[in-house]
Amino acid sequence: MASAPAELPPPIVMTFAASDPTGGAGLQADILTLASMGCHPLSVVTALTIQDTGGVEDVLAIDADWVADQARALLEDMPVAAFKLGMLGSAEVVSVIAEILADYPDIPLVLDPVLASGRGDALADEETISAMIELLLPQTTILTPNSLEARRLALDDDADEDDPDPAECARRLIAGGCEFVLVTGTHANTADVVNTLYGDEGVVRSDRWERLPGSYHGSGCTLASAIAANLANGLDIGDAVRDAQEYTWQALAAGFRPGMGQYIPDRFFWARNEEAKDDA
Ligand code: PXL
Repeated sequence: MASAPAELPPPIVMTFAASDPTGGAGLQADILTLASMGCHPLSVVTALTIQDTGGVEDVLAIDADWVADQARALLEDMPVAAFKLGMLGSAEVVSVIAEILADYPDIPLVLDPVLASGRGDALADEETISAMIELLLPQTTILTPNSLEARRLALDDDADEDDPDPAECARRLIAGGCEFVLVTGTHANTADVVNTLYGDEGVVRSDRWERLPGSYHGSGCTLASAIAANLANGLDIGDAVRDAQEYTWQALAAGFRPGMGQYIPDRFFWARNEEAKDDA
């Protein structure tokens, strides 16, 4: 017989992202991370990709009305504790998502600005990037760019001559309307990876992590989803960011290479560790 339902249901997090059939990044990464961190994921598909662990072959954006209808149906049925946005596919999709989110101003929003894959495949065109800056940034609780994405978004035009450092990029992005910016240091040429959280008064916290040797697919999606899960679980922003980095580092350290390309983070490293301990 089925057991009675748990008294407290898990917090629900809605992610808008593109399908990555490898399970490394995108929607599948978000679902794995949110579930692993004790949340129930609602998954709104914004685009489909054809890819393997070596690279993205093609992208099909989903019709904006279909994206909106997926989200509205869920939002009329279930209470959502946090939103997470990843690859959005088109400026039209950005626009309908912005309209929906405007109806939920009190729910934390984590925006992972997916501009390109870690392997360099472009995943957002200029129009989509401009729409993200104009329509989504003002509704964002925390933006999670790497240093290259932070620069691209802060300039809003790749041809701009200016070369702002990460702190200046964060300042401009916060002036653009988001509350916090977590600039990740994976692309910096430093021995350790340093991730820095900025708010409207400057640096909130900075965390240093041993740089892992592999090339990972889906690390940014994992980090952003883990922050969303922690916010949905009621952590304040500093603790949410700190704990999400710890979780992501462990998932990467336990990563595996299932094919011929990149490593994939193991979002359920803790379950496998428990099994190993039980067997010992
Ligand atoms: O890691 C960023 C990312 C997000 N979403 C999808 C992707 C990728 C990288 O390849 O394919 C669908």
